[in-house]
Amino acid sequence: MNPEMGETLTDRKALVLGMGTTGVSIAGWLAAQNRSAIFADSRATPPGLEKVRAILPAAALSCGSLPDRVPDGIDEVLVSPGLPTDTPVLQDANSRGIPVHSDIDLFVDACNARIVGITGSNGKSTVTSLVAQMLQAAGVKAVPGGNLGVAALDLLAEDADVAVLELSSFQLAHSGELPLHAAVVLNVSPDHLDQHGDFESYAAAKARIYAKAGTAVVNRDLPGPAPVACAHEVGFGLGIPSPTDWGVINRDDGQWIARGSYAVMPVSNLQIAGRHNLQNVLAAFALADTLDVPLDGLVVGAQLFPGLPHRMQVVASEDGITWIDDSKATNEAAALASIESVEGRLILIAGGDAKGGELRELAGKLKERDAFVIVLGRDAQLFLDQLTGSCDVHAVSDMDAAVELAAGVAGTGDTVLLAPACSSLDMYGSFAERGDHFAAAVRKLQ
Ligand code: UMA
Ligand code: ADP
Repeated sequence: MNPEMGETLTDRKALVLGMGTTGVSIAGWLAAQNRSAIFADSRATPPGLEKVRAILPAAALSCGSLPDRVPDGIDEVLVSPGLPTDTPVLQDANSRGIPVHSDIDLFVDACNARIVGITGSNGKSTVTSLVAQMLQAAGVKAVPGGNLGVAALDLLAEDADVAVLELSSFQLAHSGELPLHAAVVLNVSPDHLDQHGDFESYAAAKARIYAKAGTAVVNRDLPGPAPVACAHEVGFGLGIPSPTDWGVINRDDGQWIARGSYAVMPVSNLQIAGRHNLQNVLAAFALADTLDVPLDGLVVGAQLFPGLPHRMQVVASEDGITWIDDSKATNEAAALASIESVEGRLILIAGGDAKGGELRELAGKLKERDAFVIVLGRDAQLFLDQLTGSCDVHAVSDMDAAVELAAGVAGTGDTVLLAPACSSLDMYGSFAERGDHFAAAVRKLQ
């Protein structure tokens, strides 16, 4: 990525694809280096348009379509994660040997801090936030970012000791081999198949995170991708750990999180609940522990972590009915994990854009449960087709109707769970908006 001998940074002209959060962060990075660039976005009014214009007033900005080929005079293409790898202009760059880099490539090149990378189909945001909180509690200046929301390049201004990066499959697919201090693939289950084409390409994109990692943290409970040529491997899982792994041991006083045979903290001291969150905590310990910080501090950080909004958050508990917002369950595996965390009769609100998912496992799981399912959104019919015969399933037009129907059928001891197994984008601007709408509809009942 370094400029070739004799060339100055200012001589290199970049084509930046995308003017969203990432494009804006790339604009800032280019401006700091006095680099010239042109920007393109297929959207008519990309959300970062005005910011890019303000940061780089001289840059040519093109909206509404992307060029099919890289314009002459461009030395490097910088790509936002939302664009598929088979976008024609990227294929053109590849065929002509023009380097294509992600914002993550630029970040790892420019960052002096140690970098922890976290990917997986589910649990990324939780583990990213948790690792940062645990390290902070242990006295380390750690900053979380990446897919979590703050673009990686914007973390450069923080001058941190450790950058904790959530990395999506899209970011990894566009990135080279990343020299991360430690990396994890938390789990891999079908998601984003509409963009990656098939499960194999999606899983391969995730596995790229290990390519140059100092320590590969691996999930012993799942048949995940094997780390490649990695210096060091540490495992985590819900079983009894091997001497260097993280796991769970049973003692007379209950279950404890353990590193090898060393009991680190009681599971009951965690605020976040569910089997999947215990896996997340174990992964976070395994990652944070690679930074050689006091374990006591990490324990304090883990105990204080309240979880993130829209992930298994109890929004109301009235008349013996518990209402839970897990709007971030945007794929089937996430919804299954949250369903497994709930005991007793379940009223599930699901649906939205299934992103090419098939929902077969969900049907199997709900068949075993006392469940009443309310579906909405673009793929409501898919849910009806898959779930009819497995459980009681009803389609409604919107969230207010879903909550009303749930209130009508729920009784003492029941849980109403919003775990859509789908993206929200067919009906909402984000999963957060969907969760907020759910909570507001529940409040209206009181
Ligand atoms: N898009 C176009 N045309 C373009 C460029 C983008 O149609 O020319 C579309 C994309 O298909 C996408 C949307 O616009 O649907 C946003 O794309 P983008 O690459 O500009 O995205 P950013 O605004 O830069 O935000 C991205 C991440 N979004 C995606 O990867 C879709 C953000 O993660 C991330 O916080 C941000 O970079 C900073 O790193 C969000 C997300 O939804 C939370 N991520 C997906 C997920 O978690 O499931 C992967
Ligand atoms: P991501 O950033 O990967 O989407 P989050 O931490 O935001 O992950 O969690 C999203 C949802 O995924 C949660 O609401 C929960 O339903 C589910 N989930 C979280 N952690 C796990 C895990 N380790 N395994 C399976 N599902 C999980």
